[in-house]
Amino acid sequence: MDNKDILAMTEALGAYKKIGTALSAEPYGSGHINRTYLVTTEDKKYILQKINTYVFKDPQGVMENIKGVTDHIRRKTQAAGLDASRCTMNIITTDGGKLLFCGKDGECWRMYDYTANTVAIDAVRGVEDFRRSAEAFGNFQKLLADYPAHTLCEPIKDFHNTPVRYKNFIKALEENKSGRADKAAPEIAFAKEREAFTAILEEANAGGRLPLRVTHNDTKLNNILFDADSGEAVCVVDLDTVSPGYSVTDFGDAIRFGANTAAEDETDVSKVSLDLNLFEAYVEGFLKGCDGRLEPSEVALLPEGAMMMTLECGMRFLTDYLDGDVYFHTDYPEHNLVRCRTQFALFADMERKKRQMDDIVARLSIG
Ligand code: GN1
Ligand code: MG
Repeated sequence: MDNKDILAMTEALGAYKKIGTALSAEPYGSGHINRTYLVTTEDKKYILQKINTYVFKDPQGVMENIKGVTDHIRRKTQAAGLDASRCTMNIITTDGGKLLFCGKDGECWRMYDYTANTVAIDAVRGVEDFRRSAEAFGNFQKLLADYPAHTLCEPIKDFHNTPVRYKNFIKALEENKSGRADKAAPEIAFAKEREAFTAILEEANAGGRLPLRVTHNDTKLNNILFDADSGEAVCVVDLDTVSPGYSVTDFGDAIRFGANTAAEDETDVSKVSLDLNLFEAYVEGFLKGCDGRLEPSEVALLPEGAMMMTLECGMRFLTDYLDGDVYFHTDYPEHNLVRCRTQFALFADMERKKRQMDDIVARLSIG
């Protein structure tokens, strides 16, 4: 953290005097978008986040979405007679009762309770972790199945509209703001060859085979908190992108991130592949969590959802590389290109394993 960050954070903490004196505030987590800090007071811990307003143009709208969704999840969990204290995120309002604090420099901040005795993980420790995370995201679908979707704002327009993402990639290529297009020639060719594929979910939606639902839209494994002792999935976090979307993209983004045998930014692409055992565990957990809420036509499209999210995410990293790294936080100049390569390598492996993915889904959806 540089001095400017520390000053801004101190100003933000001043809006939350009710939590008491902050003894420390440390950078926390591994998100690519917002800046997250763990704040410790004498008796509790809190999560303080600076919202990336380049990405989220309407932070107030984002917070209203999160308030609505978390209240709904808490109510439904309570009504089911379950322990609701750790089932979702709990917003701490400012001393003035606001969902957000916006500082002098225009930066916006928010605070949550820290969910004690939990961990977020960037890679599965075993199949069971993955099955549990799948069930938690499936359950998230189930809990929000009766949420009035029209009351949600769309935090990022066309977030998982892959044909629009493809157009943005072509625009970035034509503009080549970073001057780095030459360095990404194989990746550019890879994306262009798959243009037709980008439309298949939108076509399924238009054809009535893929309904719009309330979805999370960023179902990375590290957006689940696990109990540090029991290993149970406790709570779904990072709700910034909740909006109407497709169940299969929630499923798919989780596969993209968690069922890859390598990290999202592995530099050795030969380590990248789709782990079919993890894929199978996720299908099983997700269907269990959704508890019959999905149509058969949606279930059949789960493999396409996984492929779409992988291709789309690779295209997004490539677009940002061409734009000069303005969207995702990067740790070194080629970081976005490295991330794009892992996604495209994973997509290519999914193309090879498509039949096996279909067989697994067909087998588990009957059972
Ligand atoms: C971002 O914030 P984080 O790291 O959970 C991104 C996702 C990408 C992901 C790639 C708002 O998620 O869409 O899939 O990085 N979030 C946003 O790792 O763009
Ligand atoms: Mg996150």
